[in-house]
Amino acid sequence: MTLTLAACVPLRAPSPTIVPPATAIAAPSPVASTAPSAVPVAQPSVSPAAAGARPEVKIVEPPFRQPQEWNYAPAELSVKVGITVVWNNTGAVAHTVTADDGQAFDSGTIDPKATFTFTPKAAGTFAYHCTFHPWMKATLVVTS
Ligand SMILES: [Cu+2]
Repeated sequence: MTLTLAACVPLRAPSPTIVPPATAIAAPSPVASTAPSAVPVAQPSVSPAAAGARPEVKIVEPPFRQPQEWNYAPAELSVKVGITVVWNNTGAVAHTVTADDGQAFDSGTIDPKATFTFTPKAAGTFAYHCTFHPWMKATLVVTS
């Protein structure tokens, strides 16, 4: 049998220069947190086990609500031992992430827009709270 290769692919006209529009005005963004939008770039120093995004708990102050509604979201997070958890203070005032047992972890003051990370080394269920606002409560469940 005979294979006939159609080797005459029409050449596309190369577009050598892409001129950006002159109206590209950069809006003054208030230094948004470096949100790595889904870019599948393999970074060289990623630990093999934790290639995914770190589990994150947001410290939330719902706008126009009372401080009593400030909270951690999600209120309960489950991770495996050795997985680093990030608490992200999205609010306008400082908070803490303090284990109720007073031992497992204590962030100290987390300023607005700051984060706290904790890598559990033992399994267990750790209730925690904010020392500044004791009604803020959540739970970290660590499984082996
Ligand atoms: Cu707080």
